Parts: sequence; C-alpha cells; structure tokens
Amino acid sequence: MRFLTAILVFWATATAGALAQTGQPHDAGVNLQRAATPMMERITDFHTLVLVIVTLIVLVVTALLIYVMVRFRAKANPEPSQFSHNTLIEVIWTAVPVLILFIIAIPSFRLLYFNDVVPEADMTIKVTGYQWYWGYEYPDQGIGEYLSNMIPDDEIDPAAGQVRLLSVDYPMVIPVDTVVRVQVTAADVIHAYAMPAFGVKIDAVPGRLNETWIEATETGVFYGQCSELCGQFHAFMPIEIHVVSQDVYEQWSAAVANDPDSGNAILAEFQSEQRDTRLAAR
Ligand SMILES: [Cu+2]
Repeated sequence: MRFLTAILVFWATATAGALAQTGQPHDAGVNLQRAATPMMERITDFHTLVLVIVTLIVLVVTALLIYVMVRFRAKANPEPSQFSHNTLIEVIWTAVPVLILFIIAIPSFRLLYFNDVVPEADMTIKVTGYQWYWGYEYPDQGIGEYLSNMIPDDEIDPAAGQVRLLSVDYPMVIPVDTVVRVQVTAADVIHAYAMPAFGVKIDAVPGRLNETWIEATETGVFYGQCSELCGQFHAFMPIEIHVVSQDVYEQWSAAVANDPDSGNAILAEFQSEQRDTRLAAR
C-alpha cells in the first residue's frame, strides 16, 4: 500500500510540474505533455482509457494466477483431478478479450478519423525536413521558405527563455484558435515532424506531401523533435512553434517577409509580455 501511495505522490508531483511548463519536457515527467490542441486532448483521453483497461487486466490476471497457485498447489491436492475441458470457461475466455478489443477499437477508429481528416483550414504551412534542419513556407501570406536551425549549446540564452537542444533561430509561428493545415515533406531522407503537446507526428518523405492539422487553443512556445532516424544530427533538428495572438501573427507575417530578425523581435516582445502576465497572475 505504501508503494502505491509513493507512486501516486510521484505521479501527482510530475503532473503538477507539467502544468507549470507547457510545451516542453520536464524533470520526472512520466505522463504525456499537457494537451494544447483538441487532437492531443482526445489522444490523452484515449491513452487514459487504455491505461485503465490494461491495469484492470493485469490485476485480474495476477489475482487469478495467485489464486491458482495457492488453491491448486500439489501439497493441498495429493490426488490431482483428471478433467481436461470446461466449455463455459473456454467460451468466456474467448468472448471477453474480443469484447475488450471492441471497446478499445471504437474510440480508436474515431480518433484515427479525427486525426486524418483536415477540417476547413484557415491557412496552410508547408514544412520541409532537411539534413538537419527544417524549412517553413507560408504560401497564403507570400512568405517564402525560411530555414530553422537549432541554437548551439554555447549560444543558448536561458534568460530569453531558450532551451538547450530545443530552441531554434527562426521558429514556426501560428495564430491561436486557428485551423492550420500543415503539409509535410522532405528534401533528402525521411524525417518526421513531431510536436507532443499538439498530438502531431507525421512522416516527412521526399517526393510525398503528407498532411495534418493543428488548432492550438493557447498561446505559448512549444517544442518538438524530428522523430525518424535521419542521420548523424537527427537529434539536433528540433521544432519550435510559437502560438501567438491573431494581431501579433499579422505583425510577424508582415515583418518576416522582408526581415526574419524583425519577426523574431516581435515574437520576443510577445513572449516577455506573456511571461509578465503569468508572473503577475501568481
Ligand atoms: Cu530528421
């Protein structure tokens, strides 16, 4: 019992940590990152449902094993019984797993469909994976492709909120509460575009245009990583997405078309405002 309590306390602490820090991994994190899109909310719910089911199965099977080991041990049964079949039991142990699979399959297929079908999108971003960085292009806004490289360790500025191995020089930027169609491809080898807090993970394949969608429900900075082994610097091509308000997005998209650094200045200002509001709210 004390062991279970320890696990629960550990889990609660880890979840509290997740609440403090959205969009990035944190120490002692055992759970999924906190959801920032309807997609990730559904994935988290489904994960919880399956976790409950597998936990119950493990408990029932363990209890049955212990019961059998104790009740039918050789010492207590010097005369073993000779029967070999029990139709009722055999029907039950076939039917119950089938039923459990059905209970899992129905929400699973619904989730797959929700994930696969892009709702009416307000804008489109084309993402291209390269060895070893990402390129972002905004055809609707006339923003040609710009490249996004990881900031090396010796240039990381923690005071500016930069995170080692996750922060990039020019992040992808999207407005909050907007359906964004994301088209993903690659220019050399297969990469994968993954953003845990958004429930997005999609292969970037040369010569193919894969499609997914994001509808971020809160502003902030979110981090992901390439999730397909793509060579020597696979671990060093992170994805950074800034979710900003609609008018900051418009300012950014107007600025970035001419000068990417002025776009970054707008993002930095928005993030420091957000940090101040969060600190004031404490
Ligand atoms: Cu890659």
